[in-house]
Amino acid sequence: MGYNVVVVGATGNVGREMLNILAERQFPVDKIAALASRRSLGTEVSFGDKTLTTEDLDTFDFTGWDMALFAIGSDATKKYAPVAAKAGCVVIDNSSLYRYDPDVPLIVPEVNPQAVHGYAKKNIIANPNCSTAQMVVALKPLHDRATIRRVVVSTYQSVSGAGKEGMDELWDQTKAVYNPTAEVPPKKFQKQIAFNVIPHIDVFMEDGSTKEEWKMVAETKKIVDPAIKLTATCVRVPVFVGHSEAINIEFEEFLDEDEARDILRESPGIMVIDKREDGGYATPVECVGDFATFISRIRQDSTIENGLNLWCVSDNLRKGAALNAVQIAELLGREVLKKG
Ligand code: 11C
Repeated sequence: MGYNVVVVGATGNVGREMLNILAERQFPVDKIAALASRRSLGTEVSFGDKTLTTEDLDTFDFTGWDMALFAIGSDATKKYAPVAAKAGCVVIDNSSLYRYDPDVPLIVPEVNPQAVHGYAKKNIIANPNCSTAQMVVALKPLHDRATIRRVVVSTYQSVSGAGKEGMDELWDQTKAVYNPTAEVPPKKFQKQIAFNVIPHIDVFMEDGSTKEEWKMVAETKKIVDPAIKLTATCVRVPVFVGHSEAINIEFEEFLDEDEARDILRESPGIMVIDKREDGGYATPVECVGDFATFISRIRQDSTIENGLNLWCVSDNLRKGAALNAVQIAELLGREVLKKG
């Protein structure tokens, strides 16, 4: 016996990946529905070797469905998630709408699986921001061993984080560089993204940081430990898929780089690629389509007492979004609904 599963926003980058990953991981599905807005109604999407025709989110009856994986913007989520939750369907939401709500668990299954039991207050579970998800997978086992005091992280985020329009803008601008008559002005991004980097993701906050940077702070505190201090600089780079992060960590206790490497090798969801030689590290192009968070360049930071540096890369559409949502669905099934 399996689950009745709905994917909401099934025609977007993340919704399509959710369907792919549910099929790849052979999630026990009895019935599956792919929902879209009126604009994309009738579009066909793949689910393993099957083709699903999208149904109308506006009129869908969530009664009798076990879980709904939401991959639509916050405004639409605000309208439809309570409808699904009220009908008894557990919402696993990829937007930022509920992440900071104390009555909604924010879960990365490798890090805080126990939080799943808090789902029942609203019948909603939140999925974190992509840049947070991969980072906390790396931080948690190190925090358990040596207690993290402070993190300084710089991100190198791919354009797929900004959706299909972001990917199209990079593609069109890249082509236009070789065809100056076809100039493509910035639209999704604030400046030219092709052959450039932009230190700005999401809106500016009052203190001069951006909301993407703020999310990394707030979400790390909620998922791992509120005592961790974190400062982030989030940067958009001309990469299609795969977010990278340079992470500097200060611990309460000394943690040797070799021990850190061993701990990370043994930790769930992590693949360590750390040879100190040419090419002996992970880059985004090798991580696309993979489930793991890749960790490389693990080394002592000798400028502080208990410091470590590392490089972290993951597929932002997978661990950063769709995979984490499916892992939450698996956790919910295993620990709570127990039907599969
Ligand atoms: C980006 N991290 O790369 C963003 C996308 O809060 O879920 C995901 C935004 C979010 O642009």
